Amino acid sequence: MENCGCITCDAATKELYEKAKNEGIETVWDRARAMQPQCGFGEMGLCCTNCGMGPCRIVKVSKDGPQAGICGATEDTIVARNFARSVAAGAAAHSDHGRDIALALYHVDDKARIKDEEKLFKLADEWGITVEGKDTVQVAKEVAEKALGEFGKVFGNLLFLKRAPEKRIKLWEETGVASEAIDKEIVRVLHSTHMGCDADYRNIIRQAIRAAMTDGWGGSMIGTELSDILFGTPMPKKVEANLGVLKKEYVNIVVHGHEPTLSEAIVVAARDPELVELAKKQGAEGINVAGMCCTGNEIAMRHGIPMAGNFFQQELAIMTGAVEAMIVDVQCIMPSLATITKCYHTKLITTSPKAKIPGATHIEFDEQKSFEIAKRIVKEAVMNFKNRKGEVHIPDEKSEGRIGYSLEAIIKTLDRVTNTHAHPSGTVKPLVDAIKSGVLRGAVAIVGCNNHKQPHDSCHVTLAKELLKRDILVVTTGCGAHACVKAGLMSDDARKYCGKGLATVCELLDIPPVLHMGSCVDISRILVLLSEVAKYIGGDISDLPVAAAAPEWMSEKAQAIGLYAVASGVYVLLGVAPAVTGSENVATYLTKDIESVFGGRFEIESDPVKAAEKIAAHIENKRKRLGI
Ligand code: CUV
Ligand code: SF4
Repeated sequence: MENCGCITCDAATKELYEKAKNEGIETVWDRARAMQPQCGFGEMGLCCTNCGMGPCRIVKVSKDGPQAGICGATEDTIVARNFARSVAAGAAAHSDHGRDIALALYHVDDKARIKDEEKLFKLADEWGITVEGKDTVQVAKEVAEKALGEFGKVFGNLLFLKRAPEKRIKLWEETGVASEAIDKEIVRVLHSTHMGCDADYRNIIRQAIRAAMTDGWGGSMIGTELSDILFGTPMPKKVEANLGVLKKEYVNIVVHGHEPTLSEAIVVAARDPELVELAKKQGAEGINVAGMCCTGNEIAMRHGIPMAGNFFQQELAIMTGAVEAMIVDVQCIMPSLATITKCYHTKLITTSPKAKIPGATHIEFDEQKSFEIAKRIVKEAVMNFKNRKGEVHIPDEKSEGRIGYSLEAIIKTLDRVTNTHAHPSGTVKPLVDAIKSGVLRGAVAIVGCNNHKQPHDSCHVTLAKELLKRDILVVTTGCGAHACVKAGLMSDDARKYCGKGLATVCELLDIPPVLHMGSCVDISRILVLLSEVAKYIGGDISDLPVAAAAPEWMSEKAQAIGLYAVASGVYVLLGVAPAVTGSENVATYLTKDIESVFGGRFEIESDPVKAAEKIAAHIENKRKRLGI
């Protein structure tokens, strides 16, 4: 797959996009085209609607137009405020997801429902919860309560900040970004960006960072850790990916969205013998569950459930005519699905009180009755099988890969080498050794969404390949992970894209060169990995020869992620410019000056080949400074 200049580099996507065109069905690409030209004020972040005197916009092209809002807010203030609000919304989404997982853990009343007891007790220990004389369910309740406290506690900083290297913690305290309770920091962004409040762009960004930190080192980390405790910590396993995982003769259920609570229950319900029997009575051979977007990542990582596709494939999945039900919870669900399902038999089922869509069937999910509700939803899908209309069109395209690289899985994998050299196991030593010796030059996280401003998947894949050939290990999450597995980059065969050093490491450790670390909230796994490596070398995250890239990002969550990564000391390359270009001060601060404060910064580069060059230069620079 090359960067061909067309809408996508994914063959299945191309095929169904053509089908959509022939059938006159509107997709994200058509709506993007109809939207051109997009509003220049919005694009630059120069439109303010924060009060009833507005909307106000700053005119950059001529000095004759307004140079300040009606209240006198400058371009710096307006741009910074808009950016901060986006970050807060992103952090809110991830954190509220984390809260729901914590609530699910809180309500567990049966030990059998806790899949990683070891991790539960480890976290209890980390948080100073005494476990002696308590049973597992009791400990789970107390851990969940502590986690829920992180959202609204009256005093004190986020507990997980302590997982960072000491130097980093000190830096956060000195620069005033060591976050307190999650909800508090997000509310503070909304307050301080209210009309007539904070006008100092640097201070607005400082508060935005505090909110972003409650995502990566707060809600997301809670989401990841507690999901592992509840549903199991991912371990390497094989998976199939792309729309070709749908099966013509089966009842196809696509779960789409983010929270694993619902999808886990659906996976279990779909295996219920009664429902499988019912499916057979309807003329199907069985029930096939596949995942999309981050929900897809969650259940693929834990159960090897096939990955149907990423953000830009959600509409196309329905156009196969083979999907009996698309079940969604929260985030990244296009409202257009309701329109498209009208042309097919597919039932769109919403399940969260936070995300209803006109035209969809709403069956509210309730964690306490999860199995019952999941069975009801699966039954809806089964009974819909006979309603298929017209021809079923499933692209042949699917690929295979190995996924499931949680931090625990990575350490276990590294132990294979440690043990043979009689070194202490359970550390990142082999990884550090490989980087120090130069066999590996460094590591890069490729994360984030799809965006019509970039060819679909093409930037993820091209960037990954460009890095692999430079002996840079790639880890990935979110829709970037879908792109990479579809392109075959998580198979052993992908070693052919690697430089000699990386290929050797992959062979020795028996790993693919691109490691799937999970969903977007699982970027918290990467933060912990970076912290472990930094602590091991006695330094800080900003010392490491690493970087992050979101070549096709679109969501507010991605902006929050980018900002907490920068504040954690990481160089973050964005393939799409955020709406900050209207203020030279804000743009310069985020792409240059911020580095002298946090050791990380943003870089904007839409071309994935040039992006790889810039990242590689950054990595070599860090190596030089480390003297390796
Ligand atoms: Ni949370 S946030 S499009 S599904 S990665 Fe995918 Fe991932 Fe972006 Fe959404
Ligand atoms: Fe205009 Fe100021 Fe109100 Fe924004 S806050 S809409 S710039 S008057």
